[in-house]
Amino acid sequence: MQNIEVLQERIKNISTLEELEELRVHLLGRQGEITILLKNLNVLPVEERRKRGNELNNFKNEIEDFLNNRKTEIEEGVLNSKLKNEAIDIFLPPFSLPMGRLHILSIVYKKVEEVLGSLGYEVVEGPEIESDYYNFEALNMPVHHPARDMWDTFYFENGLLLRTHTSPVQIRTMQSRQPPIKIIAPGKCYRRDNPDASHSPGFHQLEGLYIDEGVSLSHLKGTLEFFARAMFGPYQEVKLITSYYPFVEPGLEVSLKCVICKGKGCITCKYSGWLEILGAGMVHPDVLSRQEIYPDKYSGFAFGIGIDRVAMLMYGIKDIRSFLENDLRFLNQFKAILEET
Ligand code: FA5
Repeated sequence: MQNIEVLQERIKNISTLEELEELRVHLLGRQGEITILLKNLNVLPVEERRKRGNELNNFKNEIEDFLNNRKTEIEEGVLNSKLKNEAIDIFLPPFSLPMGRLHILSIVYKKVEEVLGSLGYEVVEGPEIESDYYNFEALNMPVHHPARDMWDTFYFENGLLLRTHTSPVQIRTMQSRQPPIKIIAPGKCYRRDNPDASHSPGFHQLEGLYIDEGVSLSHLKGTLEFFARAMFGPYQEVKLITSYYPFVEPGLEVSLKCVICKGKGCITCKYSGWLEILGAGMVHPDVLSRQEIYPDKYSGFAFGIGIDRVAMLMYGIKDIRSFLENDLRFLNQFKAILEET
């Protein structure tokens, strides 16, 4: 049996819990050296047995304490090195995971909805696949009405169609609500238009409708001017001219000075210096009375904003087709704007 100092030195030099356990079993296990020495005490005479027994028990206790202390040291060492190696630096920048974000047109929609929402307009929606009744007939365009040519339409075989504008939502709202009505309706529209810098066969509109007692053209003008200033700032030049839509009387067209060429004329504005962003007007009395809203009592205005055109003017985008090409180099340009919002 080694003496206590040698054993203590041996225990100190052990660096793993497995080795330590091995030594414990070797000394203190059922067949361990110290256990056997203790078992053999009974062959000694009583006096010597007591003396030797005390010595051996002290020896055993000391070794046990030593083994336990070393065990604690090793466990702490293992824990500390684990903590060190697995430490989390909370100041490290996070991995940049590829994240989806809103499309620039969605951001523009959001802004327009905020601006008009501040005037009390409520957002409603309507279907993209429409019937002839909602897209044309209820809007004062019976079959064979020449004004239907203003909207070159995609038809399904069953007679349904892809809505050419968001104006059908006007009719759906008149059918489901009573005046006062104050709604906006965002949504996709489709036309068989030849694609060019400012036309796309699939584009985005936002319809507005306000019906109440005493609504007048000056309310419409005020609303459109408020909208243009809120979106483009007080210095943006706005042009309102009369126009024809069968479902309004009078009808208006609103154009903004082209921001791409500053009004000099370019391919985006078709060399006119202006880009038309919306159509509007006072709701035609026949449209109201067909939906049992009596024009003697109520009047209203409506507008249909081209959201793609608004986005083009806000961010100087020369070609409307960029919105639908899904080119990340184009879309990522708006990252900063998206983070702002
Ligand atoms: C209409 O669609 C009417 N429904 C607007 C309206 C509503 C008038 C309520 C009166 C009352 P228009 O066809 O002009 O009108 O289209 C409205 C706006 O949609 C245009 O000013 C333009 O900004 C946008 N727009 C029209 N066609 C396209 C297209 N092919 N590509 C991109 N934007 C388009």
